[in-house]
Amino acid sequence: MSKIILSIFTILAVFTGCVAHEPPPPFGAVPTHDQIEWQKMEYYMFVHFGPNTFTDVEWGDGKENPKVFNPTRLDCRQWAATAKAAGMKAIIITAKHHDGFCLWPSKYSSHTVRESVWKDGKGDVLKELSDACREYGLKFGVYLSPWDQNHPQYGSPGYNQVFANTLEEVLGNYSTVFEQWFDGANGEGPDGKRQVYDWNLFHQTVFRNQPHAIIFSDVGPGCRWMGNERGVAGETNWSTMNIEGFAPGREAPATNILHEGEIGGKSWVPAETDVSIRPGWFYSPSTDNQVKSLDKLVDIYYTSIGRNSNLLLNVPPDRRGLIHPNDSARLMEFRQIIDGTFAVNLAIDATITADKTRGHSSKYMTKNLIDGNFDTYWATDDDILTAAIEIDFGKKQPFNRLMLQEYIPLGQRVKSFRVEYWDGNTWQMLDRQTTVGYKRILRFPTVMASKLMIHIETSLACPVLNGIGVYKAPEN
Ligand code: OTN
Repeated sequence: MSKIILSIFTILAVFTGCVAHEPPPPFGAVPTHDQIEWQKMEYYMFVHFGPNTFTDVEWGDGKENPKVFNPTRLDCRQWAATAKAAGMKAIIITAKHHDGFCLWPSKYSSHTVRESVWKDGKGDVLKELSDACREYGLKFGVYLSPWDQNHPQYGSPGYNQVFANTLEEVLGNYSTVFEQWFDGANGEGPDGKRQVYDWNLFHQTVFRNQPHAIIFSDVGPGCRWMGNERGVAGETNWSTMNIEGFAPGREAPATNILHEGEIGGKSWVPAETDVSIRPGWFYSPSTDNQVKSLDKLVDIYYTSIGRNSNLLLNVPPDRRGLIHPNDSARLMEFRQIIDGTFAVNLAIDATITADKTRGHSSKYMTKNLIDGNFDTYWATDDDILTAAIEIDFGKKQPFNRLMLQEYIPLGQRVKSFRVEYWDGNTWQMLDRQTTVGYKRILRFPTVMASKLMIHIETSLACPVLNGIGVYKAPEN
């Protein structure tokens, strides 16, 4: 009798699609929780500020008089208000650049704000900025250059502990730090001092003080430099990479590896695209009218956030200690055009179907692609590496943007895909691309069509997507 009952329940379960189908197992290297939350931030402000702001150079030499540092109206709340209004999620500041000047009264240096004339040497930029970020609901991050042209111990083994001590001060005394940024730039000349860095000590110091911080460097381990300062991440961009045996700077992997990541890489080290809104990283009065154009910033949006990378956009405060109105105005124009482009997801009201769905289970249906829930997704069965997803608008519809997202907690899988549109009689090729990752956005001339088809052509494991978006950006 019990066998009959069990058979009936099994038939009912399969019939109603209630068979619990196991989620896809994670594939390859996967992000930590902190790296997932970091990736969702997408867009935040870099602030290069220090003696170079007043001396009009990009790299100070550590011999500058600390008294040159004298912002007349420093207002970190204005920086934070600007970043917030621009749609940014955080601010990362150059707490100590290559000149060794510390924006806080460090006990381990005599080249600090304490030796400056700002606030009679009693000021602390990190205190003011961390407080402002807290007030405006922004995350706070710090850049410390290991290269230090001022400190007398630089170039000796003892310097590593000095640098670790400065990390301890910055990471232990102000606020939660979401990202610790290690610049790999190093201008040590053949006749100059050369420092052998103790990266294990530096990382231990970071994680002891800020266990959830994402460490940026050429080789992460939290996120990586993507190989240029032009704002252009790799069109192919794997968040996986092999970092064992490499170090930031001279010992970093080749630029093309930084740029595209490595398929099947053993570590999850996603790309961060750092670029300045001006020609230089620090403010210069000569560049007040050289703020990047709106079109250029929009291009950078698609070649960074649109290519599975975060965007760290540098906005250098001027000699007053304020963000210049030209920069602020451009940031607001930038936010307005991006918000306008992605305000309406045309896929929401469309009929979305896939030729394959994992276990035919409602847990993995295509409705998950437009439910706005990061943790629901469409997937195929484990042995299915290709699939086609059709978006049927029901009527001809103009569109010129397509956004795809992989559910990165289970790894990065899609290796190539193509997109077609229905011209009323046949399918026409629209685009063919490679990786997707956390987010891939395609930009193309406006198409008028009733249907769109995404063919996942090659995947390293069963594809798992958690987001799809179709948009019509205003013609510029
Ligand atoms: O002159 N540079 O040091 C330089 C020129 C062009 C592009 C980058 C650099 S330095 C480079 O900066 C990166 C962040 O933008 C990373 O920190 C790299 O480690 C560093 O080498």
